[in-house]
Amino acid sequence: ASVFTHEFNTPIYKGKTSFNTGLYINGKFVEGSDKTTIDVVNPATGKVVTKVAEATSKDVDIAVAAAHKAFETTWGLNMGGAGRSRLLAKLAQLMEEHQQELAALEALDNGKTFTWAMDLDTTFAIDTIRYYAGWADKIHGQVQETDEKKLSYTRHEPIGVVGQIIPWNFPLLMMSWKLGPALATGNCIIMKPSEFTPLTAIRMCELIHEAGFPPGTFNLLTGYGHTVGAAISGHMKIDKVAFTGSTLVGRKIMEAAAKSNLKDITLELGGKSPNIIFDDADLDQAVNWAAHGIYWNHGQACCAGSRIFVQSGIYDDFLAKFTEKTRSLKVGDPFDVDSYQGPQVSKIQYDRIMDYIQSGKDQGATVHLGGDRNGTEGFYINPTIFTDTTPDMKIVQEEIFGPVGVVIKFEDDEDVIRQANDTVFGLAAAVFSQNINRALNTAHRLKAGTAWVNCVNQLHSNVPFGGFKQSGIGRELGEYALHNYTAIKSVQVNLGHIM
Ligand code: TXE
Repeated sequence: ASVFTHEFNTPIYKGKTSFNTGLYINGKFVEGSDKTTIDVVNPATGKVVTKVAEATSKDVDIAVAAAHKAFETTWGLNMGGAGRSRLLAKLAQLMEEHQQELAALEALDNGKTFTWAMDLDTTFAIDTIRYYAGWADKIHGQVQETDEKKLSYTRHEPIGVVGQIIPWNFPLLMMSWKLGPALATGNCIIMKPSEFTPLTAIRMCELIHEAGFPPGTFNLLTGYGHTVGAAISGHMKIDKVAFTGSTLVGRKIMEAAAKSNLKDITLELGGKSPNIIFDDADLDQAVNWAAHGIYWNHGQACCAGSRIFVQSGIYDDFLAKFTEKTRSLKVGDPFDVDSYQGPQVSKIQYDRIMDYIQSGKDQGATVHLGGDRNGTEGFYINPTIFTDTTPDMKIVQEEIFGPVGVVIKFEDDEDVIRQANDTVFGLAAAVFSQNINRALNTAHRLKAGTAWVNCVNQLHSNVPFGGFKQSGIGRELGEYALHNYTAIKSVQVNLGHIM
C-alpha cells in the first residue's frame, strides 16, 4: 500500500504527516483486492490531495474471517475487561499525543476549521475513547432470585463481529462513538468510513496498531457505500451493524439486515430539529445559541437546529439580532484562525444545498440573508436565513445539511409544540425560556431523543444520544451504548432439585 505525506504550513498549524493509505485488515495495511483507489479531495480547493485504497466485497469477506478468528482466539471472551480497558486507554493517550495532527487531517479532509477540530472533534473523540476504557472492566450481569435450589444470572456477552458504517460530517468523532463501546464490550469490528473523509480513520489504524490491539480486532475498509457498505449490511457472518448517515441509507441497512441474517441494528439518522424561542427567553443568549445551532459544522450536523421558531412578540427583534450575528460569522479557509465556517464537505453536498436554496426561492420563501456561494474556489456557501415559509415547503420539512436556517413566527405554546412535532424526524429539539415550568413542560412534549433547555448541541460521552421516529434506532454514548454491543445470556443452574 502507498503512503500519504503532507506538509501543513498554515498560520495555526505547522507539521508533517505521513501514513499508509491501505485498508487495515488483520493488523496489516494492504491494497484492495481489485487494486483500485478512491480520490480524496480537499473541499477548500476542490483539488485531489491523495488516493486511498478502495475495498470491495471480497475484502469484506477477508476482514470478516480475520475478525472472527480474533474473536475466537485473542479478543471476545478471551481478553478480560482490564486488558480491553488498558488498550483503549493507551489508544486515547496516543490520540492525545497526535491531537494536532488528527485535527489538521480532519480540517484538510472535511473542511471544518482546525480550531473546531481541535476544540471539539478531537477533544471529544479522545474523551469518548477514555470514557469507554473506563467501562471495559465494569460490564456486569445480574443475579435473579428465583428459589433457594436454583441460581440464575445473566452475562452480558459481546455480540461478535460488528459492522460499523460512518459518515463524513464528524469523521473521527463518529469513529470513536462507534469504536469505544464496541471494543470495550469485546466485539471485533469491520468499519467503513465515508468515502469522502477516510484520512483520520486510516491514521487512527496506525494508532490502534501502536496501542497493541490484537490483529483482526479492528479492521478498516475504505470504500463506497453501495459496494462495501452494502456488503457489510447484508453479510451473513456479521452479527450486528451500526450506522450513522442518511435516513434513506438507514432504510437500506435495515432491509439488508432483514434479508440476510436478521443482524441486530443501531441507526443514527437525519434530523430537522426545532429550536423554540419563547418571548420570555434571554434574547441575546438565544440568538447566540440559535446561530451555533444551525451554523455549527457548516450546518452538517444531524442535530442542527434548522427550524427556528420565534414567538411573535420578539420576532422582529430576534430576526434583527440573529441577522447581525450571522453576518459576523466569517466564512473562510479552515486553517485561518478567524474562520468560523469552512467549505461544505464535497461538490455533491454543495450542489444539494444550493438546490434546496433554489427550492425555497421557487416555493415562495424569502431569502432574508445569504442564499449564494461564497468565493469562487472550493465549496463555500454563505450562511443563509429564510423567512416567510409555509409548513409544506421542502426547506421546512427536509434535512438540508448546510448553513441554511428557516425562521418561523409562532403565537403560543400549543401552536409551537404542534409545529415543532410536525416532522418525520425526532433527533433533537431546543427550548429557550426563563420560565422553568414552561421550558420543561415544552421539553417533555417534544418528540425528540434529546431536548436542550437554554442551549443547543451539547453532547457528552456519558449522555445518551439518538433519535425518535425516523431519526433512528438505539442510543449512542453513555452506558446505554453498551447495550448495543452486548447479547444477554441467562444461565440457570439447578442446585439440587430432583427431577
Ligand atoms: O449520506 P449516506 P450522504 C444526511 C444529510 C446529507 C444526506 C446525504 O442530510 O445531506 O444524508 O449524505 C454509506 N449501504 N446525512 O449521501 O449515503 C456511505 O458510504 C451501506 C446525515 O453522504 O447516508 C457513508 O459511509 N452503506 C448524517 C455512510 O453510508 C451505505 C450524516 C453515510 O452516507 C450505502 C451524513 C448503502 N447502500 C449524512 N450507501 C447524520 N445522521 O449525521 C451509502 N452508504
